[in-house]
Amino acid sequence: MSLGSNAARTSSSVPNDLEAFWMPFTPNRAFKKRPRLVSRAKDMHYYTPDGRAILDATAGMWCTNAGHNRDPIVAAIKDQAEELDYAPPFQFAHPKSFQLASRIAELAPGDLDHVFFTNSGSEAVDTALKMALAYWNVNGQGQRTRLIGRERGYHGVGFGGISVGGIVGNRKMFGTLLAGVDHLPATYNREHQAFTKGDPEWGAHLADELERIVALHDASTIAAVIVEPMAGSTGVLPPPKGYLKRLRAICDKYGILLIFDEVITGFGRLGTAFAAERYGVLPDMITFAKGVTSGTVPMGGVLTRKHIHDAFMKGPEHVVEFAHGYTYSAHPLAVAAGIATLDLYREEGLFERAKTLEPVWADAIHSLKGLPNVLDIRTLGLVGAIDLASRPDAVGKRAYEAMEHGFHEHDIVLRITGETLALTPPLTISEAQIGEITDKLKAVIQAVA
Ligand code: PXG
Repeated sequence: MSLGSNAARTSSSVPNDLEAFWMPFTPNRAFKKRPRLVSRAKDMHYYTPDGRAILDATAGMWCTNAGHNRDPIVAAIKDQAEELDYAPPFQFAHPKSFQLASRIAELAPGDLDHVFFTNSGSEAVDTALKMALAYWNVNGQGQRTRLIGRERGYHGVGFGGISVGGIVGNRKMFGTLLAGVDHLPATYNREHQAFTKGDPEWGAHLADELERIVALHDASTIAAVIVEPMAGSTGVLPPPKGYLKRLRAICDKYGILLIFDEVITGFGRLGTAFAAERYGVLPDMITFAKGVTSGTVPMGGVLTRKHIHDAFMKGPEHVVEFAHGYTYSAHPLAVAAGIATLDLYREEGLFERAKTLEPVWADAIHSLKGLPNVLDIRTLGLVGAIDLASRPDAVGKRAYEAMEHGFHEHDIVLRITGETLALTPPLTISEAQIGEITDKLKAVIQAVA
């Protein structure tokens, strides 16, 4: 980088050199040939630098659950920036961190009463995995080190997260990863589940695979099982009816900790504060991120049950109980954004709104059945997925074209994973806008036929 004068660097709303920014999870060369830029947002829409309004069918990336640039959240962030820019979270703290932790614990079911703050979902996952290992250590069962994830699971991109995760593309370039990790099978099977609204009937028996893993390694070596209640990133895979309860029962039988990764399902996405509530299953820990601040300021965290937290609270009182944390754990801006976001969710009843809209949403998205190349449609809460047939010898290309075409020609933001279009709008969406998304999808799917 040259050290040219600052004066020479003019600021512009449209960058004229896209080279320096190495974009995450993006085909950089294709993007930079034909960028998709958004420079402003309000409620359900993004705006391009040249002023086109683009309907956001993906709540940013599963995070802006309250809609974009909501006034009370923006005001809370501004006020906080003026009042306190930063406070050290190790050995010191600011009062609002405790307030937000209490508010999150209040929303969580059962005795999920303690919150450890991180800055992202990936950090939340690695924190939860370390907490599980440390929990067994402080409980005199340090031989419980094995971690169990699931095929087609996504748990962020830390070494822990990709190790328990089940996405080959995210794992294969990074060596041997964590040792001592096993995977349950994925719960999706098109033959048995195609075009299901909500939870599929088939597949609860796949939880019994945990019995096989226990039989192989012995329960005394297994620390924890981590799953997304609904797998999000690999294409929206709702849990088969009874599956999560069965997993909980097997974990209970062998004293194995159960972690729900609710980075996507937390904060109303499935019509309840957490999926744990929707499914009536109490995990030992919940990881969250995204919706906690409605995407405005990075924040994540781990909710733990009382027995996990309390197990650490022993020994000399001047000694750190859990040697873990981040410079920006409970950052004041994130905390302020979090409190304002939870206020807004409550005032506007947004979790209930998602529940009320679920059948309307499901009918709308499932109405796309029968369009060219549509192999399956799944819906759950305010989430939807459409699987498209691949073009010969070009897996993922049809969905990629749909995303490009959607943005440039039909003013809609879609997320893609493999050959799946994933939909996850802000919870503030109106019925008319659900209709609009459906119409745009129809046009896009026809355009890439
Ligand atoms: N766990 C789950 C279940 C997630 O969905 C993470 C952990 C990691 O969070 P961070 O904040 O470190 O990114 C996630 C993130 C998509 C998509 O379109 C999903 C995520 C992120 C980006 C895109 O499916 N999930």
